[in-house]
Amino acid sequence: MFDKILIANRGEIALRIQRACRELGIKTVAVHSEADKEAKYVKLADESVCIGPAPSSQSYLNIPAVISAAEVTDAEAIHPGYGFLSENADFAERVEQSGFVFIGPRAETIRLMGDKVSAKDTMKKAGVPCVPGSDGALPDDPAELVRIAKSIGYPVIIKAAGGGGGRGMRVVHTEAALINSVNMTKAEAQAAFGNPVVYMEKFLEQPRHIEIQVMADQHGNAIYLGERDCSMQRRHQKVLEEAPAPGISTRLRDKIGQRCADACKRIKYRGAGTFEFLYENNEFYFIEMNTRVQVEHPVTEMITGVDIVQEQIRVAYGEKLRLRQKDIQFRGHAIECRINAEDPYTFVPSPGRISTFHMPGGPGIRVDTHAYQNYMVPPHYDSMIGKLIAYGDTREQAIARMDIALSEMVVEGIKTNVPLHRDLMNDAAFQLGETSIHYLENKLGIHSK
Ligand code: MV4
Repeated sequence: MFDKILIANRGEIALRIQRACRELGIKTVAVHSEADKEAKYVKLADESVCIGPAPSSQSYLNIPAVISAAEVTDAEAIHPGYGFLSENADFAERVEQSGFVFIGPRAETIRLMGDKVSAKDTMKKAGVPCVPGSDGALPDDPAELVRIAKSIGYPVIIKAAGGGGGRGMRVVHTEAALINSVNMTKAEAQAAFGNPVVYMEKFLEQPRHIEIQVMADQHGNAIYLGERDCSMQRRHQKVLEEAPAPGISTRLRDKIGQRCADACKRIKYRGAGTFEFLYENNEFYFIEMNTRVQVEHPVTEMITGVDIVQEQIRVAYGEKLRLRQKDIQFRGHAIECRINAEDPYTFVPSPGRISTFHMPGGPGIRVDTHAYQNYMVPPHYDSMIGKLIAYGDTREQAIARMDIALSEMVVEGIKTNVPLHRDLMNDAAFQLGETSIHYLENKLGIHSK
């Protein structure tokens, strides 16, 4: 196994990766910005290197600084976590060219999935069901565009190949608005991503966002670890996630899961990955693939018993997956609430010093956080300060345990979104399950958009 891994991230995921390393007997190197020098994961790491000032552009996104830190500490591999450099193909390439192992897929795979047109094309060919739409990039000819939209049927959505995660999209309801919308989206895509390529899909009005977790090794083995429902979101920021997704049958899970695992084998995928789908009228439609470990991976860990971060490290080292599909059992239900330093209803960030900090516990409760009493939440990064995960035999038990855990949680000195989560645990529609991606924004009111 690796002797030493550098963790190119901060916050709760830096701590999560460190714990996986420790259990595998691997030494850890933390890299951090000047703003994070007092952080818990920096103090707990075997070694640490300051890689730059507070702004992430000069520290956590600074590729030469991260690679130099790996060189001076003699680390063998780099775990990128999520966000920051985790889906940067150039970073993955430079990590490997410098003689380190990138804990994630090959740079080529990251590049393929980073372009949403090539990602969709690849998955379509691999037998993964996709949203009906244009056959790749849209042409320039207006008459052709009109014909494509007509054959898909309005409403359609124009998406940028360089976008993803909700950036660079436009819904078109009528033929009269089509050409202008395509041109506007192209111009925005060029400005935002340096790539004017756009594609077209049928616009699904009330879908859920359900994603499939996969894991593949470098010996041609791939498995699926079930799905997560991530529909509870506001402005493309997930608020809570759960596994399994309410109302998905074992049969449908196995069918879509196997398609994803087979696609991984076909593209020689390596490591952990997530297939993002829109789900409507009992059908899954692939939209994007994420090539990193995700924030919400713990709900999958809770219902499968698989340590996803440890498996990432093992397969990156070259080990074979120790689990076959038949060994994976889905048991119980897990919900994750993202705990953010923000106003619970305006979502305005609330950085500052945490004066009081008490975390809940008890059966089925997991807390993934780097925060503690007196911790200063820096204003420079994402506002997530931790994740509260509740597991139960049933969804009802997971919700009840989550509500109790939220009631025990005390975070003072900053605002948090704990009141919003308590509201959601007691929301009749959430309790029924199967709420769409629009539910939360509608509940909060049109003013929050
Ligand atoms: C869509 C869609 C409806 N129809 N595609 C937004 C994020 C990006 N990953 C894809 N997104 C969407 N694509 C079609 N054909 C609606 C969304 C969408 C959405 C998707 C997932 C989670 C939250 C969302 C919020 C608004 C819109």
